[in-house]
Amino acid sequence: MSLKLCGFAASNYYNKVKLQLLEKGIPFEEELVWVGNNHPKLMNRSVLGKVPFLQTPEGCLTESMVIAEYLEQAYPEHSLLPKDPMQAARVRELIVYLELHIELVARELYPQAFFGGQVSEGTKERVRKNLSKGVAGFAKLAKFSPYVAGDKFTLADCSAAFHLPIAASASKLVLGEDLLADLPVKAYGQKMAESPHMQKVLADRKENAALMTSLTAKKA
Ligand SMILES: N[C@@H](CCC(=O)N[C@@H](CS)C(=O)NCC(=O)O)C(=O)O
Repeated sequence: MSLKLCGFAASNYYNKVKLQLLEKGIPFEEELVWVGNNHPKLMNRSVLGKVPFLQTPEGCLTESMVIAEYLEQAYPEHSLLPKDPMQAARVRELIVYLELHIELVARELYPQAFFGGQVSEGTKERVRKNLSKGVAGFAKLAKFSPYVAGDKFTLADCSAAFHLPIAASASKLVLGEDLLADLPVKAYGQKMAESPHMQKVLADRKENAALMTSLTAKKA
């Protein structure tokens, strides 16, 4: 079965799926698809114009969590979810906290943190309040021993490896304070970077971010 991961390698959500594919040893190709345009290459395959999407012989799938679950079911070998239903639910719980209560909250800061924009004082206050709450909740659930759900690498690590560092730096850059400081984000990042798959994802991310910067400079 041939799979194509579509999107761009600077995206967190793209990278969580890419790390999962690499960790599971599933063969796949990549197709560079940018967002923020109405190109049929994007809009005909992702109804909201978001990436990543996964092209499969049976059609395109959107939403990283949906893609992740599909890959776990369709490719059960080298599972990244525990067999025990409760333990698997614990892994999914961590992913939902990371995405809803950390990434989506911190994301409001990204225009100022990474794209030269400005966010209002009201937004900063709202993010400060909600991110502190989300991080405190996540801290009670996460194990970091050394992986986020315990002693084994799971699907939750595919999310945490990308969502935690970016939320921490956005918070530092815009709020002047790292609201994730109580989590071992740096040590965890170092542990994750020991994996050759993670190294590949990070190298591709760097290359794609440089490409984005050069394209933006050309447009200006
Ligand atoms: N909930 C989506 C979020 C994906 C997402 O927001 N991707 C960003 C790139 S990092 C995007 O496509 N942004 C363009 C847009 O929202 O129009 C998922 O988990 O796949």
